[in-house]
Amino acid sequence: MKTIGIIGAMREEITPLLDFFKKYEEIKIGGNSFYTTTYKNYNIVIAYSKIGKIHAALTCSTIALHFHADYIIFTGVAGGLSSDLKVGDIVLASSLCQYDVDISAFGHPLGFIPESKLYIDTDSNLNEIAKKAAIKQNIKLKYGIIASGDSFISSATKKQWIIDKFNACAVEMEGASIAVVSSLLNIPFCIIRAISDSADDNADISFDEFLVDSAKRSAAFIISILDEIQ
Ligand code: 4EZ
Repeated sequence: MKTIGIIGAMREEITPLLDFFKKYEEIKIGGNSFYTTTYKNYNIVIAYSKIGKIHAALTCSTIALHFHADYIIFTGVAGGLSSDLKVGDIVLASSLCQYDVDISAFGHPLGFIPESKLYIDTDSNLNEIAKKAAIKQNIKLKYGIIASGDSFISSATKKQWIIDKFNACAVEMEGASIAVVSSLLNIPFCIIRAISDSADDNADISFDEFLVDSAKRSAAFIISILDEIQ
């Protein structure tokens, strides 16, 4: 049986999935709880990493190497950068970058690490499945670059800087970790995020108001992807 790993950053981002599956076992590794269950003909492993790129890298590595995930899917919320994104909209990442990597002192482009890539592509097969699921559910998916970094973006100036430098449509704090770890370990992955705020001066208020609802939207979409993978 194949294994699908599903990762969120915050407990709120995976709670709707645990509520959906109802029965699961808990295994604790490295400060994370991994919830295992089965769905249709798949083993499912669900975990939240805690916020930020380092935590997400550990959780993703554990799901890959300990649980031997065949696919990895991230679910959660994000700040919208594109003007056509509003709260509740769903973004499917085409690729991920780290906006907070800067070794430009040595002539490298912002976000670039030698022997790695500025933008890491998500898996085209999983993305096609997500796009099919969206059409069936009549959901308008935004497909574009997601930028990750270890800050909650709540300033119009910083927001514009990320748009200008990285051409990203959404910002969050974990996606690039999933991209780096999964791609290096050759595990197909995709990143789904529902918008909770617009990464502007009101982002904190908006995030607090819409975290739970947007997390539910993202999780519901993950279930429809699982149904489409069959
Ligand atoms: C990080 N996540 C936010 C964690 C916020 C508060 C205690 C998603 C996110 C985000 N990240 C939603 N909106 C964002 C924004 N404007 N900037 C960065 O993945 C924790």
